[in-house]
Amino acid sequence: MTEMNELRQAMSDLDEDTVLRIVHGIAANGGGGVAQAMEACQNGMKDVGDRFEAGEYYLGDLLFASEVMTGALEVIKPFLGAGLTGGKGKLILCTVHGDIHDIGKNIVKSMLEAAGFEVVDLGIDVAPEVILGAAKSEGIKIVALSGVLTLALDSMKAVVDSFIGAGVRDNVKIIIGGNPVTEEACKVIGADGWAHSPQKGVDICLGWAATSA
Ligand code: B12
Repeated sequence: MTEMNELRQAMSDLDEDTVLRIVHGIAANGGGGVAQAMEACQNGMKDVGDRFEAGEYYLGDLLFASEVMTGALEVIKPFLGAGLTGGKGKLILCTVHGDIHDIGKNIVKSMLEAAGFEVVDLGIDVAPEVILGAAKSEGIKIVALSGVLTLALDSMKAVVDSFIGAGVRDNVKIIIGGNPVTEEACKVIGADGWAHSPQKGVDICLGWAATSA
């Protein structure tokens, strides 16, 4: 088995010791292969989700999986998006109303910060009016929304609608991300961009920051 397959399997099996041993090894070697390690961990989390759906894992297992993933992330975080410079401006990031999943959001946050953005992290289960209020008071030009549950798509639409309702839709670019997001969903929601991969999301935001500078 390759090391990345072993990492995916260990995440899937909730074998914390093996997960940490492998990611610490990557960090000790200067962070080479960190993107592959992230992907392996994420695939392992998908396996955890499948095993939860199949009735093999319970809610407590999902919680433990999130602890293992967060622990792995802490170790590899310094190597994500290394080498980029700051000064790209402020943006809002949060998990939308009704959704409390934040592991993906936190990965995106690390990568946005590494790319030079100042991230105003509003947390999880955030109501549209809170996002709108923060965008107005902080003079925000980019809003990044995360959601993992299917119902998050409705909440994302509610955010876009609240900006339209307040007459300030043109003041911001809105990007949506997370598993249920698709090109089609992006159109229906009325967002300006979407991505599954955090790196693609960062690239989109960098493009927006460059044109609004
Ligand atoms: C860990 C986990 C939990 C933990 C979350 C802990 C935490 N602090 O986040 C806990 C135990 C709390 C939990 C609870 C629930 N969960 Co849950 N959970 C998971 C699990 C196993 C992993 C999610 C995860 O962290 N993945 C790893 C991260 C790194 O990936 P990610 O979130 O997709 O993020 C990546 C990308 O999507 C992207 N991304 C994310 N956001 C953004 C934003 C932008 C702007 C961009 C560009 C990119 C981007 O970048 C990230 C990094 O690559 C998934 C299984 C799965 N297949 O995802 C189920 C899953 C998401 N959960 C599910 C369910 C049903 C629930 C519960 C309803 C269970 C229950 N019966 O109570 C509750 C919901 C609570 C709520 N209201 O939100 C379902 C969702 C089904 C659906 N389609 O709606 C899943 C898919 C499991 C399943 N197969 O049934 N869960």
